[in-house]
Amino acid sequence: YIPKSNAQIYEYLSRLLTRLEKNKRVGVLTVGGNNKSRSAIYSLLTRHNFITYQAANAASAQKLLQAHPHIKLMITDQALPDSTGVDFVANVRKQYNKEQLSIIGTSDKADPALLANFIKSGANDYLRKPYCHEEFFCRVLQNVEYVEQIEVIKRTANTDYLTGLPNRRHFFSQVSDIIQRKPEQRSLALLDLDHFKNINDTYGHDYGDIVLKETAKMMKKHFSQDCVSRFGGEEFCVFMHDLTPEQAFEKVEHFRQAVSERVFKRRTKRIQCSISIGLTHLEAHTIEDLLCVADEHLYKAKAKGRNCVIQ
Ligand code: GH3
Ligand code: MG
Ligand code: MG
Ligand code: MG
Repeated sequence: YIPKSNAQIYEYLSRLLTRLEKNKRVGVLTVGGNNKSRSAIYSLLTRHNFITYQAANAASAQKLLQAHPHIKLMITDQALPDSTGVDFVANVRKQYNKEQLSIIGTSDKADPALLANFIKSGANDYLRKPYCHEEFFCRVLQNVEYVEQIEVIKRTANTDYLTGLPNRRHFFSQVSDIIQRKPEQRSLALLDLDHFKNINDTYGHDYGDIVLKETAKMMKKHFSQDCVSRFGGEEFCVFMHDLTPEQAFEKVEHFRQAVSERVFKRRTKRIQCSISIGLTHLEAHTIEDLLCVADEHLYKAKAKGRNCVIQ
């Protein structure tokens, strides 16, 4: 690709600069038994700002992968002192899938089966030596961007668009993991804004959105040690796994108070709002069981007149 007009050159350069800036956060590991060809790759990568690592064999490469989770791409030669590149890739793939790590196999062998073997063992791509620099950077970038795009898709799929909080799906998977690992102490609170429909009806939907966003911001801060989520509509959920029931109650009670004292401002409007909270500390086995009880308690909090915590 050769940019022709000034506008094209400008666009090309600005894309390149953005990429070079991004590369400062991307780890790339190059693995190979041949010091000279490994160093050549290493210096090309450094030239493009990548956080660059190198390993002379499969064993030390494994250690680097473990120690540096920001490594998004590994380039491995077929010739390694303690393994073949193909076997090494197959091993790495047992621990790191394509969503976490891109892999490019390299070799100077003219064996046509080698490319296929690399791909079959889990490599994303193959680079035959000698290569021209342009091809090298094209393949490196394409494979780094592949992992980055999956990260963006995952983040989007896990995040509530309006508030930026983890959504229900993400919350379920996060909390289920914690419950399995640490089955002891757990409290779950369901929070529901009171008479929220009135806020929408009186001030408009966009104002309602602001109250939701501000409440979410307060939650992130107040429950920074816990798992929070926008569950849907004007409902939020918090899972606390390191607190006694008394501490958990204190914490949600403080939050209830903070929301009821908060004045949400926009233009000339000043609005106050409250939340009702259903809390449970059940020794339940699943998140569904916890939710079921918290929901009953929330219902009671509403019936009791709202702006209160029931446990
Ligand atoms: P209660 O105290 O019993 O919870 O009353 P409520 O009015 O809060 O409950 P209800 O379930 O009747 O109404 C919830 C309202 O939340 C209705 C819906 O329009 C509003 N809502 C849900 N999602 C959003 C949103 O993303 N933005 C805005 N502005 N409103 C939303
Ligand atoms: Mg509701
Ligand atoms: Mg409701
Ligand atoms: Mg409500």
